[in-house]
Amino acid sequence: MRQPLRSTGTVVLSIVFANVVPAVAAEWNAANDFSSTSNPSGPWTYGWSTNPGVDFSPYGHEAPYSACLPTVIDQWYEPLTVDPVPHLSHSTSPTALTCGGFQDVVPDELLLHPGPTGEHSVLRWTAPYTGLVDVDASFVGRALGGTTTDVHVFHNGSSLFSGNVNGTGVPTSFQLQGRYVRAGDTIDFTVGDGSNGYLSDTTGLSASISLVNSWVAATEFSSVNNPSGPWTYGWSTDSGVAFSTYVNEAPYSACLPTVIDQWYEPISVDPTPHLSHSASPTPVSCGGFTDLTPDELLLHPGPGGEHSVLRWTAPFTGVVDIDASFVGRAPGGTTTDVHVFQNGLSLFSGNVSETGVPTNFHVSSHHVAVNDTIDFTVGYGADGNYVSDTTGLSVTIAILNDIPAMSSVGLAFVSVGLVLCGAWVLRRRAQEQQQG
Ligand SMILES: [Ca+2]
Ligand SMILES: [Ca+2]
Repeated sequence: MRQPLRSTGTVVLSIVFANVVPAVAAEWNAANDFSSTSNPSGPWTYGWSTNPGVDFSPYGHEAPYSACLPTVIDQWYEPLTVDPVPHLSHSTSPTALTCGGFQDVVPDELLLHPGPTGEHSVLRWTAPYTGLVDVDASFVGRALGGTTTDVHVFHNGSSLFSGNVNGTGVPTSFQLQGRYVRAGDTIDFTVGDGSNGYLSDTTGLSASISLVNSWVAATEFSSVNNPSGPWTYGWSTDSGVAFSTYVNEAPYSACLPTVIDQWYEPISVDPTPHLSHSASPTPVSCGGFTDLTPDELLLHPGPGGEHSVLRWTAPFTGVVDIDASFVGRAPGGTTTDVHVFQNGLSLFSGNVSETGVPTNFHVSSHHVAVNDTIDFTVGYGADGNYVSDTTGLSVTIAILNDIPAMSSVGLAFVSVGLVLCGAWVLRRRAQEQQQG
């Protein structure tokens, strides 16, 4: 499982001001981060579009929604009608709320409403970092009359998701893991009128985006897909240069009913070489394996010296920490040679010569370019014999952020935010003078 670290847009912006390099990632929640005074607010911009994914205009007007007062529903809007719509609103009510055509709005909820002639209301997130993100969104009808809207998610104008919201209270959800974004990329959450008119089209939206900060090979193991995300399971005749992807997969018969999923090349009948994964929730010994920990990866060389290989392909250019641990898991005493390569060049060589004793590799602040390969390999060792050579492997690759790309965009957020903030203050002063 990839692990998001948590911070807020506010923390990110203060880091930009301090101009230091943080080893943190972030999670943003649109409702928690909502601002009634700044647009954009951190990475979020509130706006509308006549052609979602193509054009985008930030809302320039903000006021509490008059029909719900004294309860404050803050509303960014474009006054194309007197309602006014399109809008993007936020409930400050601490309790569920029905008012002004809205039904069962939950506390701290965002609401989007399309415009009178096909305009979409848009919540935009602009990536402050380069990296991988997980995206979570849920749209739900919140109109008394029964919402009828079309809802979408775009990345730089390319559709990630399209759906419809029909009725009130029924959510339409979208989840995406491990999407690669560059600093400055946009992810848009949009609400249109459903092609049947814009009345009673209030749509709740919860949206959160978290920057992924690490990959863990064992917990991301797939018995179905190869490659699976950045991971490829394969084997090599020369440890580090040649590489073939395993195409055969089956549970290891000698361990059934315990499932040890196995990618393999049937060079021997065992079959080996293989890369396997224990699905057992408890430690297990079976079929020539001993003391496997839950969720453990196992690599076994082939009869002719073929290396079993776990490959990670960098999905971005950046800086990473890499941790790997190889450990003997054969009852007869594993005797293997283990290596780490980057693009075929050795980063590490070692041996596993006993069962249960780990051989560890660690590198900090290591540079990788997009599509670089990091290979973790297991050969049959100096004894030239592949029998009883099962070797456990754990690998974690953590991202250190791509800060140079972040700074310019982050500063742009701050600059625009300050300009809009200043404009708002001036406008308020002018209003006060008029009223005074
Ligand atoms: Ca509609
Ligand atoms: Ca051996």
